[in-house]
Amino acid sequence: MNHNSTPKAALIVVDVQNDFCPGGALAVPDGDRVVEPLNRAAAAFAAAGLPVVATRDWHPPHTGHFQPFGGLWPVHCVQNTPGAEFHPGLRLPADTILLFKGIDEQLDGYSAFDGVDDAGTVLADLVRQLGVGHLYIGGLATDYCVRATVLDARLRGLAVTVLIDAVAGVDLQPGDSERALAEIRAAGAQTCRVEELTL
Ligand code: VGL
Ligand code: ZN
Repeated sequence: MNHNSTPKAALIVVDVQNDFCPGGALAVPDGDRVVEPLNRAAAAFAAAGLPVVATRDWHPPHTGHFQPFGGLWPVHCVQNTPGAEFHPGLRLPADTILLFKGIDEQLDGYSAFDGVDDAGTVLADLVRQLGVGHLYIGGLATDYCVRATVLDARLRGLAVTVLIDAVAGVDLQPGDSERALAEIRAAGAQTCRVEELTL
């Protein structure tokens, strides 16, 4: 627990994976433009001694999340396939905490709070163990996993800042990302650009 008024920060890098980038199975338009600002953010957090968490959408081959099995999405980010790997340009600190999400065959698992690390620990427990009270969030996709992660964090009473130049959306319906950002702001999250970060 911090005893000053500024809660300890952590960076959450959401789903910067090949399948969400151009050429991938569920490509977010210009998804790869988040890579460079997230590299700068991750370096800044590491330099400040602050934790970095990176999530991967990590689906079993058969899940109700996929169109062939009644879901919304084309098959993407199947466990241990190239599409599920991080974008090759993403540079994460060596001690980045890796979370796997979307593993459950019955659930979409959009939120990072539905993810687990390789020991099965959930993000809420990691945040508590690290004494973190403020999440800075970027990655893919604004209107699904970023949105769900931000709203869960706010429900849990965490301060949230979305790195606005380091998110990109699917926009299945035009305007989905703008609507998601409006919800994110209405939930009390702030936004800033990576270059404006003060840690
Ligand atoms: C996501 C759609 C399906 C995301 C994951 O990472 O935002 N979107 N699965
Ligand atoms: Zn998915």
